[in-house]
Amino acid sequence: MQKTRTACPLDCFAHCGLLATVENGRVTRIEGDPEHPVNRGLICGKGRTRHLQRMYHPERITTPLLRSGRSGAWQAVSWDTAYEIIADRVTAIIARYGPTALLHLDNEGSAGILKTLSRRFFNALGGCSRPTGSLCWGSGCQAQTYDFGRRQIHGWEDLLNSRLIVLWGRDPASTNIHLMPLLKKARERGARVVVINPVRVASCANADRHVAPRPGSDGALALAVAHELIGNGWVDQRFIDRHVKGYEEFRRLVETFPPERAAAVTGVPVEEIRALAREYGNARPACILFGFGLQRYANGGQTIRAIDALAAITGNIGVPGGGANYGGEHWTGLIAPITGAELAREERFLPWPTLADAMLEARDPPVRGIFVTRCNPVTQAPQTVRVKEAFARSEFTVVTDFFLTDTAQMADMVLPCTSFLEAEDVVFGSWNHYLTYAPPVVPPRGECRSDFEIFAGLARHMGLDGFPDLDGREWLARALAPLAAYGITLETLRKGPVRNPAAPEVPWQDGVFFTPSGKFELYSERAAADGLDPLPVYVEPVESPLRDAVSAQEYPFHLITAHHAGYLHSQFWNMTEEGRTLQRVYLHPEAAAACGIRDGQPVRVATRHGALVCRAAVTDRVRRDTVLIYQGSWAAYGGGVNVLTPQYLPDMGLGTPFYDCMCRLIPLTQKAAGQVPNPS
Ligand SMILES: Nc1nc2c(c(=O)[nH]1)N[C@H]1C(S)=C(S)[C@@H](COP(=O)(O)OP(=O)(O)OC[C@H]3O[C@@H](n4cnc5c(=O)[nH]c(N)nc54)[C@H](O)[C@@H]3O)O[C@H]1N2
Ligand SMILES: Nc1nc2c(c(=O)[nH]1)N[C@H]1C(S)=C(S)[C@@H](COP(=O)(O)OP(=O)(O)OC[C@H]3O[C@@H](n4cnc5c(=O)[nH]c(N)nc54)[C@H](O)[C@@H]3O)O[C@H]1N2
Ligand SMILES: [Mo]
Repeated sequence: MQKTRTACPLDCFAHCGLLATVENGRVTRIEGDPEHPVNRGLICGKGRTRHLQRMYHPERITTPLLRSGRSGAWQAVSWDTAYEIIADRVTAIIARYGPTALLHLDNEGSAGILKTLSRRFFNALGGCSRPTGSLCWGSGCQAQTYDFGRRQIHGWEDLLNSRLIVLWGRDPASTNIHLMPLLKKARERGARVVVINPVRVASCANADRHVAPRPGSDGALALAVAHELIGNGWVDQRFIDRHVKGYEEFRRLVETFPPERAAAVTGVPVEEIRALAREYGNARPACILFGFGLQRYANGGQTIRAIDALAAITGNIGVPGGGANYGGEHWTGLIAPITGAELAREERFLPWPTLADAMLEARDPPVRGIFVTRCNPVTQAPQTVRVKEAFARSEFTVVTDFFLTDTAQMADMVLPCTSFLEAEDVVFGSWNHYLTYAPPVVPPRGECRSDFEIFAGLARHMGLDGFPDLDGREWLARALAPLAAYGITLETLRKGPVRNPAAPEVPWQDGVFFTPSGKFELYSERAAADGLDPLPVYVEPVESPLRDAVSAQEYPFHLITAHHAGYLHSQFWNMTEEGRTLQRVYLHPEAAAACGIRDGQPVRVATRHGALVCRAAVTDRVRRDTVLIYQGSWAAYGGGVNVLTPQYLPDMGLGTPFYDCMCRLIPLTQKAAGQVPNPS
């Protein structure tokens, strides 16, 4: 029995250290690596059981599969045949329409430096169409770029220096469990924890205060808090004078936002807003941990800017225990891109938030071929039905994955990828400062190949000059080359995780920001140049009862489709009983009574964009005007929450406003529920 040290590649940014036990050539157990500085032995259920279940799952694809005609059956083919067919089709499409007729959709389904080499294949072909923006965090990233010039986060341990920790739209108990021991420890040392979330989420069990604003209204809440901070003199004038640009303009903006106004917008009582301001303004230092939930609205970027402003005016920037932590970009410049961007002669970008429409509307050339790696856009991008329409128009679609996902069902060819336990890679994330090596722990099952091997093999087959024939180690050495200056190489990494040598534990201590003024910018001329208000003004989301009272009668509930503790987006739902049945829609008892809905009853959830049958789960954890359905379940099993969500462009950063969505609830009888199948 042998234990191998490795790292989880899942996209929750923790990239926990793991120990994999191998017996007779099979991984039999995964546990947390007690020596890994991020998780210190603690891992979630996905890490402990789901990876292994998936790796050895009977439905896992273990050979390339080809389908003749859209409704034809899948047929196993050899890699040589697969490469032959792909090369022919790709060459024909490029000859006829040019390289941008090919669309390559790649996301972070599993992290890994080598996995990015699929992109190199398309660059070496001459370029392609690819998505821009983000399904995830784009609006907030752009917001922080306007404010700070770039994104930096505090080291996690620094939470222990905080007197007040604000979990603003983040639920670490569900999505980031490694923060929980630190939060608990910080509380033991006397820090207070505030949760700001329309849902009484699991993290509230370890919090001292819960504020539940109406979805999409946090910008208004933040401006009113600023109003109180300034009005009561709970600001750091010295920090403002030296390091903040636009304080006067900001002060005039927040004068128009007294708590009374914000109370009407957010539904948070005036007294609670005042109490929140008093608490934040008088606890030094105070730290804000952003989630990405509150920026999944069309006004999401300005929301993050308004909240950043609170940290700036109170001087909670550049101090231990402070910060406005969103997500870091500390590895930029330390890990060399190996994707070969310089090879592309032509490129076209389709925005993630409106991917379906952009694919359907693409002309000169239209999208003729699609390659999907490390993502499941039919399930995860907004407006599933439109996404499928767009896929249906492709002449040739190749999906690389473990299972016949909703997206793979739209493909002509499916290629089997390896699990992180079957291939070598190095992983790192944006939420902590560590880089961890993941060796191949066991040989791949069946014919599975890593994304790197798949695309390197294809490049070899097609004789692409831009994709030199290097092995994985050589590619990793190229990527890690800038770290050699710090004495870090693959050999170092193989001994254990390495902390980012350039990331400070406490960013901005020198008071130098990467903005045009060198200061923190409450007033951003860059934002103005991009056609935005230079100040973090509050604008209602697109779908809001305050914007359109008439529609609000038809669609009275905000629909939040947040992340489930037990799954990672669409991954693993197909492996559980719960995942294969009707999804729950969580609604408040008063909402249930008003709609005539009983707990457990089938309910049709309808938005302007689509409808989905769910099962009612009545709970007072949600606001009266808000319902919650977890994202990620598969259309193939009657799930697929993104049939309901809109394709809106957000204010900035091309994030995806999934939660900017109102719905209505129609009770169904058991029989009727059976007769109205969900779109699949
Ligand atoms: N178990 C698990 N962990 C994950 C993931 C997963 O799928 N499963 N996904 C990973 C990824 S890619 C991401 S991006 C992160 C996301 O991590 P989080 O940001 O923690 O999670 P989300 O579910 O996106 O949204 C966070 C919270 O925002 C709240 N929220 C929604 N609307 C509003 C609003 O208007 N205002 C406020 N204040 N709060 C609001 C939701 O109720 C939810 O609790 O999690 C990562 N970790
Ligand atoms: N309604 C709603 N929709 C959302 C969100 C929401 O909050 N609400 N959240 C959004 C967010 S934050 C994000 S980040 C996106 C995530 O969107 P996606 O990245 O599309 O999400 P996943 O379900 O993780 O899909 C990853 C796919 O890659 C496969 N995969 C895993 N490892 C590998 C590998 O090594 N190679 C290959 N080729 N495939 C692999 C998995 O099996 C899975 O099918 O979803 C977004 N969608
Ligand atoms: Mo995400």
